Amino acid sequence: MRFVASEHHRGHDPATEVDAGEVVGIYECVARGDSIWTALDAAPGYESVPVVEHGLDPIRAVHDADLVRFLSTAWEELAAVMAQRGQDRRQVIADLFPNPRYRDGMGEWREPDNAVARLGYWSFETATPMLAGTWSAARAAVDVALTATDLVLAGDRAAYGLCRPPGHHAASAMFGGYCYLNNAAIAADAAATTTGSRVAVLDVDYHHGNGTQQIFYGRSDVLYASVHADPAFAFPAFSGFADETGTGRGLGATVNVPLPHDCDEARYLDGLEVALETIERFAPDLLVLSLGVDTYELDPIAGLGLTTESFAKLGRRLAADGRPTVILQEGGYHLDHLARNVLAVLDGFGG
Ligand code: OKP
Ligand code: ZN
Repeated sequence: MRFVASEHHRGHDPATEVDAGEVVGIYECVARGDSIWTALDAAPGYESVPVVEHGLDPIRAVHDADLVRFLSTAWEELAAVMAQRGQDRRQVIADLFPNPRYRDGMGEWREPDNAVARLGYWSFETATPMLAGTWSAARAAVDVALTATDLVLAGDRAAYGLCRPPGHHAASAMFGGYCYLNNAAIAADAAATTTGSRVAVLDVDYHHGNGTQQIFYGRSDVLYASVHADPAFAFPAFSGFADETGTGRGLGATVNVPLPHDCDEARYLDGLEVALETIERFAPDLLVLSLGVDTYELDPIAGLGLTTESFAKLGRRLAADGRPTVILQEGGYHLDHLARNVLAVLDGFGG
C-alpha cells in the first residue's frame, strides 16, 4: 500500500489543552504522527509517496471562505494581541464561545475584531490550540488527504493518508476537537465533484464526526456513516444520535450508530455491520475511511473495547467489500500502541 505524510505536521506542536477547566498535556501531539510514520517506514509493503500541493480551491469547496481566511491569519493576529499585552505565548486556546442563545431577540452576530474573541467565534471547545505552525500543518494534512485520494482515483486499491491534525470535527464554518480543516470531507467532496462519482465516508473514530456530518447533511452524492461512542456520554455531545439521518435531498444519506460505554469487540462489529449495510445499499464508487483508533480498549481519553486484533479484523472486513478505499488518519491517543493499531488495520486491509 502506498501512503502519504507531511513533515509540516511537526509545526503544529501544542503543549496543553483544557479539559473540564483543568490544563492537561495535549493528547493530539507531534509524537502521534511521528510514531505512525516511523512504523510505516519500517514495515514491509508500504511505499511513501510525496505530498502534492492542491491549493485552497478544494478547501474552499467545503469550508466557509471566512473561516479559511481566519485560520490562515489567526496566529499572526493572536501573536500581535499577546505582544500588546506583554505576553510571549507559544499557543492560544479560546475561552469565549458564541452560545446560540446569547443574542436571542437581538439580531445578527458580528465577528469580533479582537483575535482572541475571534478564535472562540470560529470554534466550539477548549482542546484545539492555535500556534505559529497550525495553519501550514492543517493545510498539509489536506494535501496529504487529497494526494492519497488521487492515488486511489488513479487505480490504487487503497492508499493511506497520515493526516495530522485530524479533521472530522471541523464543520463548514467551525473548527475544534483537535481539527481545523476537514481532511476527509475535502477529499470526499473533491472525488465526488471532480469525477461525478458516489462517495461514502465511513467514520470509525470513537468520536462522532460532527463536522463531516454537517458538511454533507443535505447532500445525496456523499453518504456519511459513523460508528461511535454514544453522544449521551461522549464528546462531542451535540450530535451523532441515531435519529440524525440527513435532510432534504440528503435524507437517508447520514447514518449514525451510537455504541454504549461497556462496548466490546462483538458489539462493535455488530454496529459496524449496520453502517456497512447502508453503505452497501448506497453502492458508492469510492470509500473514504475516517480511521480513528481511539476505540482501542486502552485509549487514555476514549475506548470502545477494541484490541489490536480487533483492528486487524476491521481491516479485513473492509477489504472484503472490495471498494477502492482512501484511508485517512483521525484520532487514537495511546502513544505506545497507536502505530501498531493503525498498522493492524492497514495490514488487515492487505497493505
Ligand atoms: C478528536 B478525535 C473539551 C474537549 C476534549 C476533545 C476530543 C477530540 C477528539 N475541551 N476532548 O475525534 O479523536
Ligand atoms: Zn476521536
